[in-house]
Amino acid sequence: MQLADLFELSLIGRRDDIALDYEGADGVLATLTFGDIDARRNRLTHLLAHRGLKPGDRLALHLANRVEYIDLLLACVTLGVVLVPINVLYREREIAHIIADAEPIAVVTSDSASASALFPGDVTLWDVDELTHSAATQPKARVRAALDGDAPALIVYTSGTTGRAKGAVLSHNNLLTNGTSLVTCWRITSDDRYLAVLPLFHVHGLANGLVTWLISGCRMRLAERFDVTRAAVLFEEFQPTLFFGVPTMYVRLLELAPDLARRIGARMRLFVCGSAPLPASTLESFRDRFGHVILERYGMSETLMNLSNPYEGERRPGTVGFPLPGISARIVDAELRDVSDGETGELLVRGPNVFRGYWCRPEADAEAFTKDAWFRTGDLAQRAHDGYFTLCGRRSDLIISGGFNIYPREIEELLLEENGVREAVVVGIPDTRRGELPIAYLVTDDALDVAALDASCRRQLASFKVPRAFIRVDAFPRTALGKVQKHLLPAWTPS
Ligand code: MLC
Repeated sequence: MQLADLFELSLIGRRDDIALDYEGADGVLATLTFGDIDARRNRLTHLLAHRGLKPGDRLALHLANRVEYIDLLLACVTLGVVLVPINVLYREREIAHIIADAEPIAVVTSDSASASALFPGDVTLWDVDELTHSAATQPKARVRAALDGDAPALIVYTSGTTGRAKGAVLSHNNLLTNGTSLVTCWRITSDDRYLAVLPLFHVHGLANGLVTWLISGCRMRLAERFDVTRAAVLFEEFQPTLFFGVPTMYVRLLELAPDLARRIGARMRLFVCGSAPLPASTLESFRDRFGHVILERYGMSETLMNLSNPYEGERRPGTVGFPLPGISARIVDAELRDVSDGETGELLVRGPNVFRGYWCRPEADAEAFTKDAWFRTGDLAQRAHDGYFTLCGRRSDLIISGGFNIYPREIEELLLEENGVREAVVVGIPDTRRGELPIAYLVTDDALDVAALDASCRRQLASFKVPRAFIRVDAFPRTALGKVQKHLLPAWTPS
């Protein structure tokens, strides 16, 4: 089966039902039925085929949340074209790498982005409005490419431990498995109303949000992004029953007045959280305010969702529940031997949700998978005697800020290009709102020019990766083997 088949199944009997509420370019609220979505998808599919796109070709998207994201996802999966979402917060350097690596036929973008010279000169840019305009005159008859479920559907770039982002290749089967599992396990039905505030350029918003919406046939309100004041209005106006968010969003929602929180909670069916650890204290405050126990789950770009707290039964604070259907999870020691319940080790997963490998990176694949094809998540975990999994940290030094992943190595390599910087180490410090924030320690020849370092990082990195502080030290504390002991660096607290 392919993703388009599942969408078409969900169209049966509900072509005239409202599928989507969104703000158009003019800021006016608009709606589309499932039949409209199908017609828009078909027209765009004809246009992309007419422009020569074939199965296996890549098409990159550099777009904020807007209705055309949905059209493009559906047209690409229908044609077998591989969608490459790009984080709109990325700067030239990050974008140039993705484009050089994925070699897309074109990048679909909006006027403002193409005007800002974010893209390398030799890349073909397609303006999203022009594309929509041209698609409108295409036939609305359905097209179907013969695709195997193993065909790639998405290449999602995740920052790499090597400093350069790697493209995780996700197949139709990965997306189908993930979507059908979540619909079943979280009891999502066509009666739900899903408030979509997550960015569509990451798997949380795309593979969990969009795909479960399409499969379940529920109604979705698409917001451009999350902002707590705006979210409060959307909760009141749209009256959703379903919400997916990162911990930062739940921390922000706790700022809402208690009576508003209670009103929102009374209409909601399910709040789900993921992409970063949800502090137990946030879960508890949220339960008191909104009257809901947030359902925490665990996934990755490479595997989509692996583990989830139960819909029915105890949603245990601080844990990520059990493996989802068809997924096996093990915890192993450094020699890849299983550890006993209650002991900490690396979490390995296997199942139809797990990607087939990184785009053109056999050496990264060799590190990511064991010889018997278990995916090494790099996360440390424990399994309790009753089967609940708890994450206890990371094998790698990944920082997660506001649900966005940051690999220190990428920032360190950039800082080392600065004049007079001899050594650089980036670490995460706790932050109540964003979970963690990156800060940089530097060994330099001269006094630090913090403003220049900050400006250089802002020019070259997405804003969430820019260190919040640059701290000069004479030397790094190191082990006998020369490894930097990050925990021994002088403490820094925001002033
Ligand atoms: C933030 N910004 C955005 C944006 N989110 N711009 C465009 N689209 C978005 N969706 C920009 C802001 O304009 C600002 O830019 C800067 O980022 C910081 O924004 P902020 O509002 O001050 O930040 P904050 O209040 O902390 O809220 C950020 C947030 C955002 C929670 C809304 O972090 C967010 O949407 N996070 C979701 C990340 C996510 O989807 N992760 C899933 C990865 S998949 P400037 O220029 O003014 O600084 C994965 C697998 C799994 O991990 O298991 O899910």
